Amino acid sequence: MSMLSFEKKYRVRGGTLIGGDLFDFWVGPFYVGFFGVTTAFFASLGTALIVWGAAIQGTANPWRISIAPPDVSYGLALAPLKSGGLWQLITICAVGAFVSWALRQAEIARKLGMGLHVPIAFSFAIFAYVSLVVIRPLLLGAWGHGFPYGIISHLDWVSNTGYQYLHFHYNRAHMIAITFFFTNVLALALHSSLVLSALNPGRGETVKTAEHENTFYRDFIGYSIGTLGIHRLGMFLAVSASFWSAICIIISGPFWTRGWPEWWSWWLNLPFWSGQ
Ligand code: 07D
Ligand code: 07D
Ligand code: U10
Repeated sequence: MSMLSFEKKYRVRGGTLIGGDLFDFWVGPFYVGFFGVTTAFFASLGTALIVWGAAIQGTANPWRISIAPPDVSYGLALAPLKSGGLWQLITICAVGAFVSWALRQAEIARKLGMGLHVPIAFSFAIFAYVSLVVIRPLLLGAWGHGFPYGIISHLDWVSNTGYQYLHFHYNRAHMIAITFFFTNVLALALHSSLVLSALNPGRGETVKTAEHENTFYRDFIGYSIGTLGIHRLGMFLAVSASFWSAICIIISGPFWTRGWPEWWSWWLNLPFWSGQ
């Protein structure tokens, strides 16, 4: 079925989570819906506030724009606009836009009668962001622990925060997250190259089937996870990477205040080798 006739069949009312028929229409290729309007609202307001912050800062250079959170002395209070209040408003807009985006994915999936896997996957990215700018600052008692909104300045924050714990690589949850990120890349490389090898043959050769794909891995490593299974694995690896990232930063400060290498002293004190 061509794309256009498919769209005609599925561009019908219903499946919305809120607002009934109110915003149940398309603008060009985009589905609008209630959450499309809230996304547009939060995203344009948040962007306008960043532009305003840049104007106050006096720079138009995208690499130098930086909207900093309030000083930690403000604690969890609202700060004046020019001393971190803007960051607080932008954070509200960002959370509003990201959550609206996930709910819009859910509405579109419901309209199409599909599963909610896409919004569920995206919600793990939102969780990682919220852990950095809401959960951890709340646990530490000050919005000042959030990261600044700037291309270079947020890198400074990551580096400074990392060195506050002496050697962030010794954070066990960081190790798990990194392992999931690396495994995710390996899985995508194995999957994408396998699919291309079967479905994108040289000129004059025939396209191969899923049986060929299964047989390749059975011949190679004795087991094939299957065409559906590799996507289940991919989703698991991807959401786990975000999940353990969120955990690794939430525990840094609220639950462990010393250097991460010190956390491993229990390992050195194990009875097997502690006396040696
Ligand atoms: C390819 C999908 C497209 C998205 C893109 C990003 C903006 C920002 C804002 C001018 C994979 C669009 C960018 C809207 C413009 C202003 C004020 C996604 C793809 C192309 N980071 N980070 C980047 C964000 C954090 C870290 C690049 C966002 C944490 C490191 C881009 C967030 C930590 C490095 C960017 C966020 C952290 C980067 C490329 C939010 C831990 C790099 C991103 C909302 C996660 C790399 C100069 C990319 C770089 C980089 C955006 C959060 C660490 C500017 C939106 C605080 C170490 N980050 N980041 O491709 O080159 O993502 O930085 O949480 O080395 Mg970051
Ligand atoms: C937070 C992004 C969410 C994005 C959303 C959407 C828009 C719209 C519009 C394009 C989570 C945004 C959308 C804005 C755009 C259009 C149209 C993703 C988020 C919702 N580290 N480290 C991590 C590695 C070191 C440190 C995570 C590696 C050093 C700190 C990951 C190395 C020190 C923090 C990771 C390494 C250090 C991290 C990041 C290597 C510094 C965090 C991924 C090889 C000296 C952060 C939750 C992530 C974290 C984090 C990897 C080194 C410090 C596991 C591979 C030793 C302080 N590091 N790191 O979280 O966990 O993505 O954040 O050396 O805070 Mg690390
Ligand atoms: C996958 C796959 C698969 C496929 C695929 C894909 C995964 C099985 C079948 C998909 C993968 C790709 C295409 C590959 C490339 C993708 C990436 C590398 C990922 C990264 C992506 C990007 C960098 C692109 C990002 C682009 C985006 C997000 C689009 C930006 C969109 C907009 C600006 C519009 C958003 C729409 C909204 C908000 C809702 C509708 C709103 C409108 C149309 C605007 C009008 C607004 C209203 C009517 C509301 C009123 C407005 C208000 C209240 C405010 C207005 C104020 C103002 C100031 C303007 O597995 O195989 O193949 O393809």
